[in-house]
This record gives sequence, C-alpha cells and structure tokens, in this order.
Amino acid sequence: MSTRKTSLTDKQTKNGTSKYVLERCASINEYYDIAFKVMLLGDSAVGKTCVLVRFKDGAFLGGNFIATVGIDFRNKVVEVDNLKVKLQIWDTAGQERFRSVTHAYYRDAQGNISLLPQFVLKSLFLRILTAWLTEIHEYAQKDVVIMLLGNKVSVGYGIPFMETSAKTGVNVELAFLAIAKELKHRATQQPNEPRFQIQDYIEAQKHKSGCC
Ligand SMILES: Nc1nc2c(ncn2[C@@H]2O[C@H](COP(=O)(O)OP(=O)(O)O)[C@@H](O)[C@H]2O)c(=O)[nH]1
Ligand SMILES: [Mg+2]
Repeated sequence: MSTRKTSLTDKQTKNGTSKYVLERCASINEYYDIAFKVMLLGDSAVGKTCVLVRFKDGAFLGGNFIATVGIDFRNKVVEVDNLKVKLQIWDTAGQERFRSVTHAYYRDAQGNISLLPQFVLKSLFLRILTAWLTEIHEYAQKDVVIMLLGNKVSVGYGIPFMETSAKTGVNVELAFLAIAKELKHRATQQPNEPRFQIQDYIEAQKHKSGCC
C-alpha cells in the first residue's frame, strides 16, 4: 500500500489534536491547502479497498479477494472551490478481530464513509447500519461527516447516501468529492454563510452526469 505514510501522520501526532492541518504542504507533488482524514468503514468484503483503489488509481481490483490487514491509508488531493483539499483516506478491516485497532483511529477522522454489502435484506441492512453508526458515534468526533455508500438499498437515516461501483467507477469520485466539499465548507464557513447541502450537491451532480 502507501509508502508515503510519514508526513501527515507525524504532523497529526505532534499536534495531538483532531484539528485540520491548515498549511500548504511543501513536499513535491503534493501541494494542498487543507487536509482531512476520512475513514472507510464496513463489513469485510463490501468493497472498501476496491473503492479506495478506484478513487486513488482509477482501477478495479477484480478477481481475488484482498483482505486488508489492520489499517492503511492513501492520500489524494482534490480541488474544491479553488482550494486544494487533501483527503487522507484510511482503509479499515471490518473483521471483528481488528476492531480494537481501528477504534483508535476514529477520534482523528473528520469524515466517515460506511459501505454496505450488496443486496442485503432490509432488516439485515438496518442491523448492519445501526452497528456501524453506533461505532461511529461512540468513537468518532461529534461533528464527524458521515456518508453511506451501498447498492440496491434505500435509506431513511438522514445520512447522505449513494450507490457506487468500484468495478465501473460509478459515483466513486463523486462520493469522495462530496465529502471533501462538506469538510472544506465546514472548515471555512463564515457565520452568515448558508450550510453546504451535501445531498442536494450529490443529486445535482448525478443529474449532470446522467447517472442513476
Ligand atoms: N462486481 C463488483 N465487485 C466488487 C466491487 N467492489 C468490490 N468488489 C469485489 O468484492 C471483493 C471484496 O472487495 P474488497 O475491496 O477487498 O472488500 P473490503 O474487505 O471491504 O476491503 C473483491 O473480490 C472485489 O473484486 C464492485 O463494485 N462490483
Ligand atoms: Mg479491504
């Protein structure tokens, strides 16, 4: 996975806070104005690693099941309203035995993206979602941005939701961009400025692209 682990992790550890890293990073290839940490959460084999690889490298990891051991991250800088927003996206292992490892990482995350298995029955879906939301609310920051990615399920939890495919790439970029926009707006919002409407943004972008 990523070989560029050191810079941001060290900075965040030194700060010892969950605050945004508001600086222009001087390292080659990686200029950014603002950085956020986002976690990918979900049960094993729902496609977390594939979604991350699709977003970062534009490729699909088909075929073999790639079990993620522990946790790792990839960085990607996206442009939001003329600001370079760096997303440090953590890929977690959903397996129960790794939960204690991942809990420690929730605290610093400004955004969480939960993925759901495909075609799950409604009751099972609600149970899984409730379990992940309980985890997030227990361990993450109070004002963390949550987004739900899934397939063939409809939701009424007041959480932004969209269907994605790591295979075709549909909506993957949009999911991360929407999270980046929400985080950037929260970090730079003026008192009298209206809140960013993330679900409206998602719907508008889907219509623009003619997507589902
Ligand atoms: N058809 C299809 N298969 C997918 C998709 N995303 C992931 N997979 C497959 O699902 C399996 C598990 O994916 P992985 O990313 O390792 O899941 P993780 O455990 O949540 O990280 C792999 O065999 C992937 O190739 C998708 O969007 N469509
Ligand atoms: Mg994985």
